[in-house]
Amino acid sequence: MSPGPGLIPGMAASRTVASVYGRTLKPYTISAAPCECKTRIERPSPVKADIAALFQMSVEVEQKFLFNSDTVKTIEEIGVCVGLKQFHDQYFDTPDFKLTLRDVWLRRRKQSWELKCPTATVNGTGEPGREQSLCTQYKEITNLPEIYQRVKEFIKDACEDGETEVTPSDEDDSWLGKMNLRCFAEFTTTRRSFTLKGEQGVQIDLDQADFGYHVGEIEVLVPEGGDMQSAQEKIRHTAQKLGLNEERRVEGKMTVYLKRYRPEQYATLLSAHVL
Ligand code: V4E
Repeated sequence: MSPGPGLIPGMAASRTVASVYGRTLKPYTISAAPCECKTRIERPSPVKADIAALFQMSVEVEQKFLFNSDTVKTIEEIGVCVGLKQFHDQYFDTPDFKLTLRDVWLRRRKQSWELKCPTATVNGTGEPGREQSLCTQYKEITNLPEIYQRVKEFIKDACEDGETEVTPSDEDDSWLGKMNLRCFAEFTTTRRSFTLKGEQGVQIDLDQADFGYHVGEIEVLVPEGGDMQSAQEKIRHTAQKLGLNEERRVEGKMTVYLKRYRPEQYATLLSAHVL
């Protein structure tokens, strides 16, 4: 089926979030050339690429938000569009959810592996503050041998009998089967990314998933052990500029995906307070 005029192939013509937390949102569509970016940019945005290159393991602090055409207008006014790209994600876990029950997310994006693991509390007090409940904070690991070692620790008893050591490889997926890892979710996202004039190190992403959900995120990458408070502050400041007044965490793409397509896993993760 061909997409509507001006849309990226694979995207539906428009997405409407009819009502989320009791609010009605206007439809919003991410079109192929909505900002000054002339064509789709395949490489990561400058902010993320530069910072990720500097720190092998970074912590991603982010706040998701729901957006409509007014929010986008504000972002276009106070920000600079730095990328429009499309990527396909595949997420993997054991059949009994050994990774996701620990809030650990193994994914392949554009043939590269990434592992997201939760970190300690944001404010260090153990008491969730308002920002903490709105924000998430995950370690991002992109080195495949390290991902493999961590995953092995998490799922020890799920590995095939007699399988002591496997060598993970980008080209050969057999390590997944040997560790009993199966793909439980896959979808394509179209993302517009912005940086903010006058606010260093903050990226705003507007994501539209091909299963009919769109969500924004304000994101700051911090080197491990870096200043989380400052990242929180930047996110809070940016949220203010966008006029956001979220009072609770907004659902990410995965939460919505699991609810719709993997209800058993969704219910299990919900009961375990992972989602
Ligand atoms: C950490 C996590 C998941 C992995 C995907 O993370 P997310 O940031 O939602 O995806 P995406 O595509 O924006 O990744 P990016 O390009 O920024 O690296 S799936 C579920 N979680 C946990 C989680 C949670 N419990 N609550 C919220 C609001 N988000 C994520």
